[in-house]
Amino acid sequence: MAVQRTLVLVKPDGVRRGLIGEVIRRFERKGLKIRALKMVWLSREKAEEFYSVHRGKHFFNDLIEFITSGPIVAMVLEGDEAINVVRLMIGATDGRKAQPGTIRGDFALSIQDNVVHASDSEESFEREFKVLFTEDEVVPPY
Ligand code: FUP
Repeated sequence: MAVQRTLVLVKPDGVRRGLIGEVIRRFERKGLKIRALKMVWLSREKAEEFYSVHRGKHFFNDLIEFITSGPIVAMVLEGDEAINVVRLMIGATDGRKAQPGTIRGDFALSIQDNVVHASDSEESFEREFKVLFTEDEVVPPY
C-alpha cells in the first residue's frame, strides 16, 4: 500500500447545487485526509491549462465554458491508494452510466455536468496540482 495524494474538484454544477458538503463528507467518512482546500473561480487561461490533455477534442470549448461558469472547490486528499480509491468513489465520467453509490452515479445525469473531477494518475495529479496549488497551501500530515 502506498500513501498517495489526489486532486479533487467540486465543479460549478456541484457548487451551484449545494453539493460541496456532500462531496467532502463522503471523502472524510472514507478516511481520506484533506491536506488543502479552497474555492476558486478559474480564468479561461487556467482552465485551458488544467484541461490541456483535452485540447482539440470536440467537447473542449464546452468544457472550458462549463468549468469557468462559476466557482469551484479544489482540494488535495491523501490516503492509501487515494488516486484509485477516489476514482472508484466518483464513478464513471458519464453520470448516466456511473454506478449508483458513486458521487456521479448518485448526483449526475450528464457527461459534462458531472459534479466532480479527480486525478486519474500520479502524473495527472502532479500536473493538476501545479495549476491550482502551491506547496505552501498544503498542510503537513496530521
Ligand atoms: P474524467 O477523468 O472521468 O473526469 O473524464 P475525462 O478526463 O475523460 O473528461 C474530462 C471532462 O470532460 C469530463 F469530466 C466531462 C468532459 N467530457 C465531455 O464533456 N464530453 C466527453 O465526451 C468526454 C468528457
